[in-house]
Amino acid sequence: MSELYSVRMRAAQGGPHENGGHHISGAERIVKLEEVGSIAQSLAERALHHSKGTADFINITVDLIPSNEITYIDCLQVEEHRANTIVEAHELAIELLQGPHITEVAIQNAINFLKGLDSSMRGAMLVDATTGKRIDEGKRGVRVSHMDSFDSESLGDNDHMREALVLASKVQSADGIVGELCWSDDPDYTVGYVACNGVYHRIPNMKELGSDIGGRVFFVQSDIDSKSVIEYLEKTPVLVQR
Ligand code: WAQ
Ligand code: MG
Repeated sequence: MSELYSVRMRAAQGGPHENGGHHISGAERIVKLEEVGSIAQSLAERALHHSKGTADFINITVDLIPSNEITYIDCLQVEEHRANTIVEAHELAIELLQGPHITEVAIQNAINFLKGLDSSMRGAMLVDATTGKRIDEGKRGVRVSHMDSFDSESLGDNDHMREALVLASKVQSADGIVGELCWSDDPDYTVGYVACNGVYHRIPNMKELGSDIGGRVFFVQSDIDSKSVIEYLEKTPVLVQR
């Protein structure tokens, strides 16, 4: 099999992220050598035509992944739900997530943490699934990276959903993570999801149309070694298969 490369893009407005630039877009793929050029180009195009604004800083990083370092995981099952209002959507999210591993308090806190953000974070919050306390440090959050789908195109032409399903599948495959709550920071995208027990539950109307604040919460068991979970989420190359 030919070698695989990780291709990652991050884009901001007002300078690089590390100098205080406002995050516009980020995306990544794992592709064969001969696809690296065209994928890098399409990621750059995306950063330049984004509903959050035009990027003035785009960073594209490419690196080789030795094929013996790749972990293969299964894709989550997808279930579609209905909700007519934000209140209904959040009630449904609570109903779907709560169970033996996640308390109602933890979910309610997570929703309040996301609703309380005054700007979007780059990564996800970690919340204790029992106590509902936030356990990650700093403002950046945990940034899941180095993942793609084995047959990306077959996951459909909705970029938001395809990328979210890949990310959520990696997140749920981590030892000690028992659920996820997400809605987008793209002003025109109000569909969100919760993931737990092997299922990706798509829920409409998770946030106000026009809001550029979104986020993610990963629910973790109290006794996890958060360092190794974060290492897996940020660094281990994962390909999702169906
Ligand atoms: N790792 C951790 N957190 C991330 C990452 C990442 N790689 N990328 C984004 N986030 C966080 C960050 O706080 C963003 O503000 C927030 O999630 C939303 O990111 O099936 O598009 O990329 O149609 O705007 C859900 C799809 C789409 C529902 C979610 O998220 C469907 C989406 P966005
Ligand atoms: Mg976004």
